[in-house]
Amino acid sequence: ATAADINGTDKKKIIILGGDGFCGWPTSLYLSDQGHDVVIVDNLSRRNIDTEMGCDSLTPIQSPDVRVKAWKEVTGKEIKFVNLNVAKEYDLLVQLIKEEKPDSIVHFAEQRAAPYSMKTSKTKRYTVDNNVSGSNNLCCAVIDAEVDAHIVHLGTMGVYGYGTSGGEIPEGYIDVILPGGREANILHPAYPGSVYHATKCLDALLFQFYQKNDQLRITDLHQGIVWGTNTPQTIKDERLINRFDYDGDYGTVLNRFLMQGAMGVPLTVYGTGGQTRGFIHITDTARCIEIAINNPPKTGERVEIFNQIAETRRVRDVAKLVAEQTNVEVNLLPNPRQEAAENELDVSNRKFCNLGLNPITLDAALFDEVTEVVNKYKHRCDPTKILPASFWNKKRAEECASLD
Ligand code: NAD
Ligand code: USQ
Repeated sequence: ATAADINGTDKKKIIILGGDGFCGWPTSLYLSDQGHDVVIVDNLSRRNIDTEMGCDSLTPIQSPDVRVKAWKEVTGKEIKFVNLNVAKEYDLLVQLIKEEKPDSIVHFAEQRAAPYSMKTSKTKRYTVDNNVSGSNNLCCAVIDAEVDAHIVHLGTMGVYGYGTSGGEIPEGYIDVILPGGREANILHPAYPGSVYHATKCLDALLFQFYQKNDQLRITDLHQGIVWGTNTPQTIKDERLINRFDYDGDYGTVLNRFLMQGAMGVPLTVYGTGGQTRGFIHITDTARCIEIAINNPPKTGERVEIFNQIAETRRVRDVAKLVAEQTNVEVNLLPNPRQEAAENELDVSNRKFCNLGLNPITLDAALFDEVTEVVNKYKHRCDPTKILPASFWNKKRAEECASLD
């Protein structure tokens, strides 16, 4: 729907779980800007993990209170902020859904870093507890609140695994012939590459179950790696600036390379850089969420699954692009992760494209936007946080010992 539709009858009440985060904040502003009534729910666990790790967003993000006040001042639009732990404060979650009666609930509220999830048994267990309980609580809460809200969940391309499928990865479901010859269309097999990615596979099973059992309307968005910083909304005022993670645990690959390029330090390519991944720009994340909100599955229809990526790229090719632009060297480091050294990746993203997405692809002009942000705030960078600090297993840790 366009803004014109929304000004007519299409204005929705939307709860954004995890709306203080890197994807959630710009998405909240975008949906508010489009005329929707937005309520952000977040327990600020991401900010607390920064404190625990001695890191901080490269950009000076403001408190939720300052953020929503600044948005009101700049646009006249109201966003409500609620501090609530989706995985632990179940009764409050039910009460909130009953009171707000949302049309849609967007679920970003998970521990999303694969390296952090692999750090220690404590972070593995936290990631499973937080993510799986959060998604389960959300489904139960929608049922208990008796509100027919459409759940839009952020999944990950990583549920499909890398280098295992051969051929194009379809959107969520595959045709198979079961023993005995019966044809079926089932969820794509799950091949997670980290504890974090495993939680998204478990989420997908929970959604399949609650859709079948309780007729919940659910969309799962298997998103690729997000890059970029600001969007047309976060750029309106410095107090609205988006989070920018650059550290070895939370920084994602392209944003890390752009930061390293601007800092003049060698790019940290893990292994041969032969890993191929899906990428999407932060502005398109927000647009995809809007498209998903406007195209809910009908009651009784199975979980809708979209692949939310613009393109696929090999890590070493991404590094080459950044190196050419910034004249820094590419450093091939021992890989801290247990993953295929080289993989092909061919992914369908037809559903979003058919619904009007014209995806932004890797582009030097947009690199400049990130580079400008990094240059402005690079005095805030702690260079000791750049190298990887989480290892998938003992063997990987030993191989990487030389990095210290
Ligand atoms: P983020 O960590 O910046 O944001 C997540 C937010 O959720 C944080 O503000 C955190 O405080 C909040 N949160 C976590 N657990 C919570 C809980 N129990 N209760 C309430 N709030 C809680 O992460 P992001 O990069 O914005 O990612 C958002 C979602 O998108 C995640 O689910 C992630 O798996 C998915 N995703 C992200 C990327 C990416 O590249 N960033 C790519 C694909 C998918
Ligand atoms: N990599 C490097 N150098 C770095 C950082 C990463 O070579 O400095 C490599 C990694 O080994 C990996 C690839 O780049 O092969 C991607 O790593 P990443 O940290 O950018 O992405 P990932 O760990 O997969 O996780 C991110 C988000 C996660 C989301 C996922 C989408 O943190 O929330 O689900 O991207 S996807 O990768 O499509 O599954």
